[in-house]
Amino acid sequence: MSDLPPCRSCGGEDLRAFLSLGTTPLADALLTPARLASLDTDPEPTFPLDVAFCPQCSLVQITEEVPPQQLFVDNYLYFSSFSPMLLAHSKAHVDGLVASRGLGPDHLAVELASNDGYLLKHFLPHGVRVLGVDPAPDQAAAAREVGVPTVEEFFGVDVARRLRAEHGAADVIIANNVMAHVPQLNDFVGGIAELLADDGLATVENPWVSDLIEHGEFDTVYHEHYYYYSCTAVDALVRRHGMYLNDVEYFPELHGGTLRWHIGKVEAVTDRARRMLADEHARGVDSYPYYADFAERVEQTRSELLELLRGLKAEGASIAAYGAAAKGSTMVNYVGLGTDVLDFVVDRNTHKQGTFMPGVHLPVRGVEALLETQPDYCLILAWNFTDEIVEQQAEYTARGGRFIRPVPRPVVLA
Ligand code: DWN
Ligand code: ZN
Repeated sequence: MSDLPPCRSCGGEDLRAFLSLGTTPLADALLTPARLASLDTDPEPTFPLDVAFCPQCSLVQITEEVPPQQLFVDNYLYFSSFSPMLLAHSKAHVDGLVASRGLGPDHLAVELASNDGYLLKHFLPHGVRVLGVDPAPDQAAAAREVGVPTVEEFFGVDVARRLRAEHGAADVIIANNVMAHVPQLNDFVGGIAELLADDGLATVENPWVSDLIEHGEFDTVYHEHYYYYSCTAVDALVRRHGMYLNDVEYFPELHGGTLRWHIGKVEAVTDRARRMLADEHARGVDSYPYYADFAERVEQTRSELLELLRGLKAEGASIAAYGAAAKGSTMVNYVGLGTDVLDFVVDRNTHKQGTFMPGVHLPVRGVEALLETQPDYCLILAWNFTDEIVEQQAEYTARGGRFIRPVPRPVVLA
């Protein structure tokens, strides 16, 4: 039995830690100027950021629990609608569901962590009834603005029961990048089972732990992400609640590699799902040795990136960064990239401009600052959008600016 907490999925008591990123601030807790000025008397909260593997059910998870209210409600600035690629991905998903399941006015689609209505709004032209569930008030207000009714709740069994009583069973439940964010995982999945119609479909999207481990994507670890999923772990999790992992889709370009799991109350496991489960077993995703050398590889990336950036600075180069992303916060805090190395960070999300990155307090500016100051290099913290960003900033590179991508290994892009 380890001295770590029990597994949040199966309750197993022999979690095995394999990565420690130190004690870090909350990745999404960007600081306003007023908050920055208050740090002497009210320092930023920091928490241990350690990752462990459960040998019982294969779930990879962090070992610290930060109160969700502190993570997702107080000044949560993530708005989904700042990424064209993500928006296109979401619309394609809705169109696919409407077509494949013949959704219309008699059907109810629910999204958990519906943010600003970026996805559910695409059901509206088809007459499908929609309901968003998201605790963040600003995002919920933005959703209502586009015609998506939204309840400001943290989802679980009790909320599911109330929603089913008020709206009926859900024909479709969509949960994109939220099942990694819930401390009471069994209550969350139990809520899906409670709300989902007997012939309904729940689709859950999250980054794939194999891409994290095999592509060195350590910066996708932050307190907002309690879990890092494999098909193996999801299969065990949903079966515990009388549901089945029936199908799996893979999107290698999304968030560094994302899986979409198709979950239902009727067992109908596709060959594709069986192949994914077999592939994970062949990789060793369901055993500790697969994770054992990850920390060493992360440390190597850290030292290579520091050496690269410090070398450029020593040559008199100026360096900025792109993307005040949560992963960016883990990157700059774990590697130690403060204003001695990076001049500022740019971001298209207007809610983030004028704030400061957690921990290192890098100023966040509008994207136009890249051309205004033309730094010699720009470190892409939101590397999951590298192609989109490089294409968007063609003028910056045409003027001689060069992008640096930090993972899987630090590289100066041509
Ligand atoms: O689970 C989550 C992952 C999947 O997405 C959420 N917890 C939050 C989010 O994580 P993140 O903050 O690392 O997200 P992004 O979406 O990778 O962050 C991208 C950042 O870059 C955003 O702040 C928006 C910005 N951006 C930009 O400035 N210009 C994004 C694009 C595409 C751009 O062109
Ligand atoms: Zn477990």
